[in-house]
Amino acid sequence: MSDRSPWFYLTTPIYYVNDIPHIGHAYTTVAADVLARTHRLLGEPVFFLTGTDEHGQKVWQSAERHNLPPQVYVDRILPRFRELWEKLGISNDDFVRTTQPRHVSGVRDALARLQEKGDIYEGAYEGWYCLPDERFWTDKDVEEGLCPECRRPVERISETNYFFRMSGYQDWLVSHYESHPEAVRPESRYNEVMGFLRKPLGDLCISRPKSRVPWGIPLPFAPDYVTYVWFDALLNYITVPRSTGATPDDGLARLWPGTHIVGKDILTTHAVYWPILLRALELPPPRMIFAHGWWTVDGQKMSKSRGNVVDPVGLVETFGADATRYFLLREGQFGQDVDFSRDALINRINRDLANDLGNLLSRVAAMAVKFFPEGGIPRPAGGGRREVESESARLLPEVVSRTVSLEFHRALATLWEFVGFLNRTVDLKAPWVLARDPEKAAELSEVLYDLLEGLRLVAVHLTPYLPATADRILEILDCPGTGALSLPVHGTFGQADAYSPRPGAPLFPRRDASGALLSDEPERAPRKAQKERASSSDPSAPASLPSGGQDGSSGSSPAGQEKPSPAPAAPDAPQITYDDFSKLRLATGIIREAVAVPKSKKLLKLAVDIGEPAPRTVVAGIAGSYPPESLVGKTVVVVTNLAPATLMGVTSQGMLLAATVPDGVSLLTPDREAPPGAGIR
Ligand code: ME8
Repeated sequence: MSDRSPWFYLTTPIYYVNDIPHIGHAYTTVAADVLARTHRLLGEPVFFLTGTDEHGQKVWQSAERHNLPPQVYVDRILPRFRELWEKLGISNDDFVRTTQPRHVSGVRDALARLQEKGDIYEGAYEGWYCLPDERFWTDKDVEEGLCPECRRPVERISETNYFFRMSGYQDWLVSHYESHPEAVRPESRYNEVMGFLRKPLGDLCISRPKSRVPWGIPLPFAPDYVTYVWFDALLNYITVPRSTGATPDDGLARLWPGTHIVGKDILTTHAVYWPILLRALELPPPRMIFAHGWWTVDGQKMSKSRGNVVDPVGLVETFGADATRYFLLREGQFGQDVDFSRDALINRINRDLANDLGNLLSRVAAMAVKFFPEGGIPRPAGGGRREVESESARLLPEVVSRTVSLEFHRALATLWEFVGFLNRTVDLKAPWVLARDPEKAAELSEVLYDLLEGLRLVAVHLTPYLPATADRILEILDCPGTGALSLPVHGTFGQADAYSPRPGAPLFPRRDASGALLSDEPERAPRKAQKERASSSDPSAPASLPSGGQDGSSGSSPAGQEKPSPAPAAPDAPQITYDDFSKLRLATGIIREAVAVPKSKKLLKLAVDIGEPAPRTVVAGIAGSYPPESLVGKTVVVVTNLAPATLMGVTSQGMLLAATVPDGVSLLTPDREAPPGAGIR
């Protein structure tokens, strides 16, 4: 069999149905979903499999505790998994249950083949057994009566069983991994597996007497025994492909070898037992096994006894599927352990999703509609490479390459770097200022096209991560939906001929600290929002924020540019780091001259001395609060490193800080004499 099938065959673990799903199950499955969707977007044929592990002692004991026959019990738990995957938008192509006839017959075939080959023998077993892991251990593995894997107590067991000759394949596996270090990832897990393989491998007990564990697939050659649950479960990765072809061999040849995403708890079974089992069946080893880290909760292990198990259904119902998917993959590095906290989730929603992405889309779409009510903002003809285009070419291929190598958090950080760039472009190009000058109509159209096209590219690259959000962005942009997308066709700048966006409700409503929707969110108070927007020169400014820009984190209202009327500071302004803050340069300045800007009711043109050889020109929207002559000699606070912006034909080289007060603005001023240019910290 060729080990280069064109198919990208991807699997998650099949989860035990002895309990309902939790956030760890959601994590692995969402990660696999993002990878599967990305490969589809790249135009590859993808087969994405998940499912449930329904046999074995653990499931049987849970059924006993519920007084139900095991099949009835698993049938009752199963919908909880299926519903969760549906809610989370998981795009699996098949769903395997180990109780399905296709799987049972595949397992029995494999057992019969191995027995015929002489790879299975009957033997007596005496040793330690870990019930929760359903694994046998030898005396040298067990210290202080605890399972070396999960640290729970083991029990002594003595019985006749069937064994798989694993030890004979150890040298082959070591040399396979030596020549394929990429086959187990991340590197730390590869090293772990190589360390494990330095010790001699024992043979694997692959049966349980029916008298002790009655729930499993009977051995074809020994009907009083059932198959060990791990041996049964691992085979799902090939019993399903076998069921997809005209013959089992056709199906297998089409899809195998596969790529497995698992948690670090089941690394050995996947990276040691499984390739050996495949080798014995004369099949190639998996292409790659990626073992990710563990979710803890507020620094603690998740467990029922601690009562801290995070319910993914609750998260999706409260915060939505896309916010949950984003948080799971953005919060930590895939491969390392990650800690869950509700505060961190709410912060991510407010900062990254509502503020950075949601506001950007609302602002750009609102401006496009206001300045081009007829729509049809065309792709600019010719011209040099524009900034949005070159920035998209720099950042977006990296989003894809990081995703394909399972560096999800870095892929998202890079995509958000592009979102941040688009936000800065809105502020710098100030389309609402261009809109006032008929001579700038062409520039306005170009700026808006670039921003809309940038947003389309954000949606395309967001598709694997936040599929519903990507669809909504494309709907607002009036572009074809995600179903029709392909990265090679739609993933580069300049694909759309023209834009006629249709603004919709905000993508992600903001949350208060408890996770509840904020009551002043625009869609909850549409009339207020519309009124405030109507009074704004920047039609896109978010209604609940001060005029400074994206986040409104300051209680002072920047007065250097003509912006919306005063609004209260956002109560849930996102946190910024000291690094963010330290980018800001503030200094005292003394106003030397002040005159009205012709034809403007709000703007004053000021000459402000900030200790430089010549005063700076600052245009401030404070005419309603200060007659020009009252300002001369006044000491004010100036943002000195703001990129220049042209307002009503005058270029402003800074911005004054002012508090919003009921009847206008009140300039900030030091409370004792300060020389011009004094730094502010
Ligand atoms: O082991 N953090 O099933 P299982 C991150 N049936 N991921 C977690 C997690 C956590 N706290 N808890 C669970 C089995 N997971 C076998 C697999 S495959 C042939 C048979 C995820 O229900 C992670 O992917 O115990 C882990 O490997 C898997 O759930 C274990 O699921």
